[in-house]
Amino acid sequence: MPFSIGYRLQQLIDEKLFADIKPPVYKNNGVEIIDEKIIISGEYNLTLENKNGIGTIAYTIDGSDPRAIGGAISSSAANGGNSKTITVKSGTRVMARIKNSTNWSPLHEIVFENSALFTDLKVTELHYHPVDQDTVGAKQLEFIELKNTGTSTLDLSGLSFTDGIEYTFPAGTTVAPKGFVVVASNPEEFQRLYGFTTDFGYSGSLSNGGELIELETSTNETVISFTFYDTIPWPTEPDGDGYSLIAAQTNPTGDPNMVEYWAVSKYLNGSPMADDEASVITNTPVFATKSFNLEVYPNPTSSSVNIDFLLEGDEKIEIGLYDINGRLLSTLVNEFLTEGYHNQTVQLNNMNLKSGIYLVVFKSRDNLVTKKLIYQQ
Ligand SMILES: [Ca+2]
Ligand SMILES: [Ca+2]
Repeated sequence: MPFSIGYRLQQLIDEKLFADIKPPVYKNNGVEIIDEKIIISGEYNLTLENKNGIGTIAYTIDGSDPRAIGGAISSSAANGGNSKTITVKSGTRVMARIKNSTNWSPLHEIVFENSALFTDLKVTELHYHPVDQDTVGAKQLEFIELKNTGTSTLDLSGLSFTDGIEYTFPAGTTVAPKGFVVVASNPEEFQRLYGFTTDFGYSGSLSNGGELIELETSTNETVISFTFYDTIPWPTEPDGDGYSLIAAQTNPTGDPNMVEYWAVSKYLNGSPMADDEASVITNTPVFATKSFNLEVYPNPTSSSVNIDFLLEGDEKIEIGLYDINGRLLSTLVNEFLTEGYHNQTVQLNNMNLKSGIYLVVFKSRDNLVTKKLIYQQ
């Protein structure tokens, strides 16, 4: 709630903790930077400026606070005077404050990451909710699969899963071009089920309800970061039916945060260490094969919405209104429709919707099309 944060900040200012000193401003070639993360290739010039007219800049590049506990200058901090330009590389985190006698400004933090880092390393399979096998619980049978989609060997040494599950690849871990690496929740049970081994076993488990998964370098640069879900418009079969979530393309290029990146494995228990036959080899996402000329308008809307679509044959069609978290709010259409053009008008203003973003999800037997709809009360 902005009000309470603002109130708390005002309290801190009143207490003179921040003493109204503004943190250093960051610039690159004279242009102010407001982002907290900058993707760079090679070296980058960062200028730190003190705009207060009082005090001096204290900064670090090792990820520690320039203000030591108790209020002294940290031993790892450098003096930036009133203005200082430093050269940074990817992996660097700059933290800076202004110090004016015993008073400090709030912290200003920025991190630099490398755009070219592991761009060919892709997540290609996620078995987050397997089925139980005899006495072995589903949590023992999870795995995540990564693929080197590039043309040169990748060295994964020191890369870590830091969110969702926890695992650091040991020194000497490499993956050949078009090769795979699988990290399992329990390598012994993995071997028993699939008949071959993985050396990599993670701590924690993949949430059955979806969660953020992050793979980072040892300097905390993001390699892969995505959130998966177990509810429509995401495929629901991977949530306990025994079929894993797989990349829709054999060498995916898209964003794993998007549902279009994903499909359902052709195989019960998935396809660890292998391409999946349900993946398509072209660069065309599976869900984009047919659009049905789906139109949702007016958009934004405050009352009713028209949903138009064209069927090339007789088909059973399901259209649902979902919230942004994938929860079904209302089934708008669920019937067998004949070939041709269809128009549905749906009244939204008696559904108790709050203003916000919703999803209109159109499903036929083989396709799924999603449109965002903005509702304004
Ligand atoms: Ca799980
Ligand atoms: Ca696979």
